[in-house]
Amino acid sequence: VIIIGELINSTRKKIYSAIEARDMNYIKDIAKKQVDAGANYVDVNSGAFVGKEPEYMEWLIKTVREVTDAPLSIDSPNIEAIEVGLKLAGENAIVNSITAEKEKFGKLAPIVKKYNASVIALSMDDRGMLDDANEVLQIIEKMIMSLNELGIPNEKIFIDPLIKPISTNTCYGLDAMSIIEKVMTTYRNIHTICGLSNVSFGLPKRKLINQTFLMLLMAKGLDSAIIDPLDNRLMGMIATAEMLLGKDNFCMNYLNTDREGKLEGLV
Ligand code: THG
Repeated sequence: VIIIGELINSTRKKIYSAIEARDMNYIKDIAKKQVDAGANYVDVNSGAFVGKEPEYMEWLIKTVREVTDAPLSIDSPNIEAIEVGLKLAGENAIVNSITAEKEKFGKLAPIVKKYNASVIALSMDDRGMLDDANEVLQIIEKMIMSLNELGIPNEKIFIDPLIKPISTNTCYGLDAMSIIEKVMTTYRNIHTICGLSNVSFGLPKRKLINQTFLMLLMAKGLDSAIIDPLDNRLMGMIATAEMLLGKDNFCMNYLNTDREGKLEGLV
């Protein structure tokens, strides 16, 4: 699984305060810890600073770059902040995220192409988030075709079905599973990705729900996730599931993970 470390997000209180106080050490520490724990990308989000997003995005990326060259996930609803991020991030960045909203797609897709970046495509359009799984699949198809037309290949596209709270409709787990299965079996070389925390909104023992849900989605082919890589149990479960799904030759990664002591305390 391609892991995007989600912790440097300004909607989190501690990160918000650290950015406000220009506390470089706190941000650097979290960046390094996520990469050391196995994150393939470090997500950077300054979205809580409305009006100042591009400025804080620049500070965040320069700060993270003092400790790691890992690829970055430029997480912002603001196109200007994304472009500032892409200029600074260097190679292999991923834009988090584009949608099928007409104005946004028209402006942002060419920027993704210009910087040769990858992109997370959220399954929503000008109508907002959709409830019907078939309508979601239609939006996904439209976005993939439009991105391909601009010269962005499937290898650089990460489809995000936008996970909804299972507490509001008990169909939402199965819907996400079938959307992921359909996308992974229909489009060659495409990626699917999701954040987990929405699924457990409003329920107790949220981590248990998030962990279990990721396993179900992996069984349908999900190959990327926006998660907290410092969650040892979740990381151990991912390594175990990859092995059980036949993606770990000779169980080598599982055995190495155990040898490094990373599965201690999980059983
Ligand atoms: N898809 C895409 N991008 C995303 C999401 C997604 N970005 C944002 C989010 N979902 C994933 N990122 C986070 C980052 C931090 C937290 C949750 C999701 C987090 N939340 C605390 C909690 O749940 O307890 C509360 C906040 C706090 O710490 O103050 O840490 O789905 N493409």
